[in-house]
Amino acid sequence: MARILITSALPYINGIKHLGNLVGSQLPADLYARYMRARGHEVLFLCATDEHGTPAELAAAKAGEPVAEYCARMWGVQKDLADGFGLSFDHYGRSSSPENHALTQHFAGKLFEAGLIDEVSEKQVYSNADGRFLPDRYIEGTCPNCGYERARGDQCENCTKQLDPTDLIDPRSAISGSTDLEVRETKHLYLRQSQLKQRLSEWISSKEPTGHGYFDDASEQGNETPPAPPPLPPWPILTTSIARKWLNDGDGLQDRGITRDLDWGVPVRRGKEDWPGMEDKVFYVWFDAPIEYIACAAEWARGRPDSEWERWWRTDKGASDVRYVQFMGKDNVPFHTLSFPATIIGSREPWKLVDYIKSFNYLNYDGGQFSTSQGRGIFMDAALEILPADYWRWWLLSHAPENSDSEFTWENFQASVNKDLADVLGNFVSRVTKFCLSKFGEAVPAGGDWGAEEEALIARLQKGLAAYEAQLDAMEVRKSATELRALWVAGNEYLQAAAPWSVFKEDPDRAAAQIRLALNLIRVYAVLSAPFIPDAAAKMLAAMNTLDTDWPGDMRAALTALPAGHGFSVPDVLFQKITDDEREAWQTRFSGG
Ligand code: B3M
Ligand code: ZN
Repeated sequence: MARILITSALPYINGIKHLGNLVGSQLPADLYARYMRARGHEVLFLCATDEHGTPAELAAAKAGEPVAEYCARMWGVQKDLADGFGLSFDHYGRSSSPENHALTQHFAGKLFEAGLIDEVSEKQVYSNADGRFLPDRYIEGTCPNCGYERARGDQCENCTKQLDPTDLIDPRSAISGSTDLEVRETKHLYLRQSQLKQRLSEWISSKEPTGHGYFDDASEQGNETPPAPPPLPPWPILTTSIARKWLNDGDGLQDRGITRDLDWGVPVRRGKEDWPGMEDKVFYVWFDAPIEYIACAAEWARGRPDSEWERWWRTDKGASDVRYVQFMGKDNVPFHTLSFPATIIGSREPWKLVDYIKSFNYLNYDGGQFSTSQGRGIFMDAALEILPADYWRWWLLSHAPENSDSEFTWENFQASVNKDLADVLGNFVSRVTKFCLSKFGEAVPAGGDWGAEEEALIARLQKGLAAYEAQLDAMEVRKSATELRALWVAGNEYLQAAAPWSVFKEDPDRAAAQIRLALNLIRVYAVLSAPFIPDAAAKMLAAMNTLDTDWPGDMRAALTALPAGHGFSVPDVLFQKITDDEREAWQTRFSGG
């Protein structure tokens, strides 16, 4: 049994996420976590809210709440929505946790000892109108790299370039809009990431298609049962190209300020000691947020021995045979390929480095972008108000923006739900169970033998299963969905050709053998589909009256798990079709403005 550590990018605390955020990290991470658990591996799947920095302070101010209260409340809101979408985190933490305070300060201490932190007297933008410094998102202006006019002080959303507030052209305060700004001197800490350029470059090389390091350690390919998952493929081009771009342009690895003039955050200390001159400052949110990946494991193990979480994170305490996979949107890639690894490597301590970074492009909404400020697009709360999670999970995962940006349209969503979920999967389940009930009763029927048609189906399913597994192992999200749908289609085509409803009149035993196979196939579909549509899968298993969720190895064996005489029940309709009226009403409701 392998151990798989999975993290999804940590959603900012400031407000409810839209479906584009969901499909760019948490949802595909959940797919992978569910799949790896189903294959018998030990999984630790972590996520947390990212609570510090200017986004949190600005949102709290807007909500008229103290920032600590705002964050506590929004953590609850986001946690409930994650549960609603079936995101199976082992722990949903908070970057404001005591564990993260301690670990962030610990890392700063280690980096300081390693000579990688400089105290720099630097120029910061001060707003006379607001009476304060304006770090990061407190300031907006034009991107010096691409000309985008609403770039923030920390990063340009348009071209993903990491920025410093003083880089912006025509800067203005995001609090008051004031342009009465001046530059003042203040002392800050800088992480000397540039010192680590060589190390990081070699590490990224090892993950590229031509690299030699992308196979897991041989130790991981032992002969455990179940066998370890196949070796990881090279990293997605999207990940390595962004990493390379920032490495080679040089400016992705410029020494970076890791402290800020804010009240809310992790106070600047080195280990447990005060840091002279840094009393009123906190660490920069992008310094402490990735450390929460580690702290989150410590939160998960709260009240238990440290060894429980350290075996996932410390290579000197067992984590060298952990496979660690991160999921994130493309705008987060520079921080995960360069900044966070710089923190880990620079600490000179044996922390686990990520083995695979799965990154995503953007999901657009009906001809434009999702927009939080304009309320354009579908947000997680509204999505669950109108349809169950599985409908969204299926569409989002089967249209994940992997190789390019993708687009949500209501027409496509309606077609995909009605066809894939209702017509193909739902209809199979309903036809088979209802037919059996009417002709044989509510138990798997006895009699008859499998013939050539059944043998052909089994061969097709066995091959399809291998293809499905290969795509899931490679984290090819869309292709996995395609292979799963192909398995559903194979069952439908068999049923259509076998036509037990006609066969029954002449040869009821033969029809019984067909239906026995089809009922068993419902159980197999439930197991295979659960990573995508867990609620429907649970309903299918409940209807089949079984707790047997074993991943099928040998299809023939799997298709005899429910023996003749095994009772079942006809489930309620698994998926309701979306009507044209509903589609039009939702289209209007979510158009924004
Ligand atoms: N909160 C950015 C985002 O949600 C950020 C990710 C942190 S991962 C350590 O896009
Ligand atoms: Zn830009």
